[in-house]
This record gives sequence, structure tokens and C-alpha cells, in this order.
Amino acid sequence: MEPVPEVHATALHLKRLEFTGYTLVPRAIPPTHLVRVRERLDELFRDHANVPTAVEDYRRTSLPGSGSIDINRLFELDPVFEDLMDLPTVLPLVQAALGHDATLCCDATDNYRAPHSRAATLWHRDGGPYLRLTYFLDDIAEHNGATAFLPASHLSTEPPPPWANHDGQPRLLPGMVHATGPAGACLLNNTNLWHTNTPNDSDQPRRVIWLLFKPSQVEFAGHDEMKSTPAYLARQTDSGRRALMGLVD
Ligand SMILES: O=C(O)CCC(=O)C(=O)O
Repeated sequence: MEPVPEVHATALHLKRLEFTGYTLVPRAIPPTHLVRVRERLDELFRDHANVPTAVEDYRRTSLPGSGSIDINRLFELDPVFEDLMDLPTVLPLVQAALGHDATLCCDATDNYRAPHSRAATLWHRDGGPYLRLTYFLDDIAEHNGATAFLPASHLSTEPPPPWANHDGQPRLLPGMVHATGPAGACLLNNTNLWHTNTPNDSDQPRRVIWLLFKPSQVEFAGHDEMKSTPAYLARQTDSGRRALMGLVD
């Protein structure tokens, strides 16, 4: 995807979201913050058997046997992850896309796709529509587990047809694009966009963090393990973050 000239950045990102269903914000996470996020995540992955919110081959995001690890409720695990909810490089765009009424659907999830692994999902759409943020913690290219999209498919009333997947893997569809970019970038997509994971043919894991936003009045049809606990919500004192979590003062 061509870089967006700074002066038109928000307008162009909004048009891309509207017409293609996705856009990419490079350098979304400041480098020093990215280092801290990666270090903390590596600690959690190393010890994931003892992290209560970690799930291997999490069936909601991964095919069985794909070697994926999700860690849910990241905000609750460390403040370094909380800072991803209101980065000044991304939040204004999220607010503009959602009519300045953006609310988090749930807590953040980290996803690890193992080295040398097959695509961990098939073509699907997530529903909603919500606005998904995918923070890249590694450089993501076509060969190391990129998410792929069929641009503009969020405008279709149809989900991907069954033949888009074959033999337990997604097919290459005409017009599909791999969402690639450098570590620290943030990919935004409409969750009705047809998308899939692709194989990770590299020696390194692919690590991303997902956040989901919606307009405040839209119900989130998600699962309890993705949601913040009442104890965490009760601890929130910052008015901006309380608003993002849908806490009405
Ligand atoms: O991991 C990916 O690249 C895509 C994941 C996905 O499709 C999903 O969780 O909805």
C-alpha cells in the first residue's frame, strides 16, 4: 500500500476504510514503546502455560493444530499494553471512522503464529461490523503469516463462499492482498471484510496484538474471555479511558 502524504493522512485513511475496507498506519507505536511491548510479550509467551488468559490453538481465532497462541485480556496483564488503546497516532483515526463515538468492544488479545506453520484460519468475515486494529510486532511480509484481505468485500452482503477454502486451507483468490508492513505499524480493517491468515514460511513467529472498536451504542456479540473483568473496569480512573471502555460517568 502506498504511504499516505501526511497532510491528507486522515482523509485518505478514511476513504480507504470506506472503499477497500482496510488501511495501514506505519510507525503507529513509538520505537521505545515497541521494544517494551515485545519484551513483555516474550516473557508471557515463554511462561504461557502459567498465564491464565493464554490459550493454545484458540478455536475462535485458529485452526486446531496450527500452533497458535492467544493471550487474552492484555490490558489487565500490563500497563504497557493499555497504552495501545489511545495512541495519538491511531486513536484520532479510529474516532473519525466511528463518528467520534468509539468504544472498545473488549480487552486486547495477542496472537502468536508459529514459525513454519500452515495458515491458521480460513477465509471468513468476523461480523459486526466493528473496526479491528492489528498492531504489527514483527515486520510482516507475504511469506511470514500475513493476514490477507479481499479488498472491498465488506461491501458484499455475502460471506466468502465455501470453495474459497479447500483441504483445510484458504485458496489464493483473484484480487486478494497480503496486508504487509513494518513492525510498529497498525492495520485497521472493517470486520466484515473477507480475510484469512496465510502460511508462516519463516523461521520466526508472527506476533500481533488485536483491539476491536465499535460505536458506543452497537452491541458486541463477543465472548466472555475477550472482555475485561468487572474488577479491572472498576479500577479505571482516567476519564478518556473510561469513555473508551464504555463506562458512563
Ligand atoms: O491471524 C490472522 O492473520 C488473521 C486472523 C483472523 O482471521 C481472525 O482472527 O479473524
